Amino acid sequence: MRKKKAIIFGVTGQDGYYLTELLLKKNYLVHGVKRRSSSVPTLRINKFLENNNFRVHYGDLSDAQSVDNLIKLIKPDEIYNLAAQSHVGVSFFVPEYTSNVNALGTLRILESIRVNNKKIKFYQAGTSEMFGKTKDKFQSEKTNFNPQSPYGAAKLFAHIVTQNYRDAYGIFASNGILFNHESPIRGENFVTKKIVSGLCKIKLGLQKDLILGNLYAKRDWGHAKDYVEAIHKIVNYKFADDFVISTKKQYTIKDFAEKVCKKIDLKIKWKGKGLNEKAFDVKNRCIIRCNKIYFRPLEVDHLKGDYKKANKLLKWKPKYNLDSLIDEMITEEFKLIKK
Ligand code: NAP
Ligand code: F7E
Repeated sequence: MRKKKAIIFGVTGQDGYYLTELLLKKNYLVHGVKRRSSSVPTLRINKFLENNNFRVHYGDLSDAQSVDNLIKLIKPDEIYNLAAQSHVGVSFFVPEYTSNVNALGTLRILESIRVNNKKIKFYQAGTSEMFGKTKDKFQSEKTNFNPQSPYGAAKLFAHIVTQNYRDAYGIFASNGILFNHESPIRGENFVTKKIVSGLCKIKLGLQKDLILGNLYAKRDWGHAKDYVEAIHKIVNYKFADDFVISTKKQYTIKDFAEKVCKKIDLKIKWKGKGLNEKAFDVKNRCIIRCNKIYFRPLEVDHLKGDYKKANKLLKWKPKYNLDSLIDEMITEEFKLIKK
């Protein structure tokens, strides 16, 4: 039987790694797209480079011709668009670049599909950041969007234009609306990885303190491994559609840090308020403090997703909870530090 061919834009990222692993297990031919970088961009995916079913190509979502050339050359059955400037805070510093890659980049892929082969199935990596400031206790596919950052706004353009190409041209183009998902290979400047890595190093005496921003934002955190399974199910569902993927649970950044402290037996006591809120260890050393540089010009205060539709139609539900996610992140972090 002919192997299915998939292109993954954003293969070098966290989700790119887990999706590659999943598709190779499912016997796909995986074509990953990486952009040029001055350092080694393939650290996460090095282990796949020897696999005959895995190829890597240069390309960039800000370069329409490169996108079109790859789609013409590879002739994929499925395209997964995971590529993005994915940091919300950074999007305030590089708004135009973020919009070019996250919004227009998606349009570039869709246009190439429309012109070359409308039968290619397309997945767009949408985000709970599109909900932004919301009054809904749980956010679902029916919740209004109100993004609060250039990142969220650009992703909303991508979400809507994906729906437009589905409706206008009959392309199988689906949106995931994924809530925060983490893993041991999460980028270093996202809050979960920063907390786990910082506190593990503090525990071993390798770092003095951990400096954070807003401790009171609430997030719905899942594991990337669960979420790429949902992505694959979305693309292989009988119709193109939009799906919320989440855990239905919500915690503050402070809750997350406290859980990590407890698990690695780092006893802390909080003192102070606002920017002066600090956590002290048993020797009264300040090990967690806040700095306004990590606050954003606008904040998304609370996110909690309702994945009922994905559960009903895709038979998907998360296997990990926050505790098992943190346990795995801590175990892998200590291994990494020892290396
Ligand atoms: P990530 O680790 O930051 O990976 C992003 C990927 O996009 C990397 O491979 C990156 O390449 C690539 N990329 C960036 N700019 C590019 C460009 N101009 N052309 C081609 N590739 C480019 O993000 P992730 O956590 O895996 O997330 C995957 C996708 O899901 C992203 O679109 C993100 O916005 C979205 N999303 C993530 C979450 C989450 O919680 N993780 C939730 C909802 C949606 P480099 O390695 O060279 O930087
Ligand atoms: O921030 C607060 C920060 O950067 C989470 C991306 O994958 O998920 C991610 O976006 C919260 C925010 O993730 C620090 O203000 C406090 O309220 O880990 P984050 P994010 O902004 O939610 C969505 C769904 C995506 O789509 C994105 O691609 O934590 N926070 N102190 C901090 N955040 C960071 N980064 N660093 C801090 O020191």
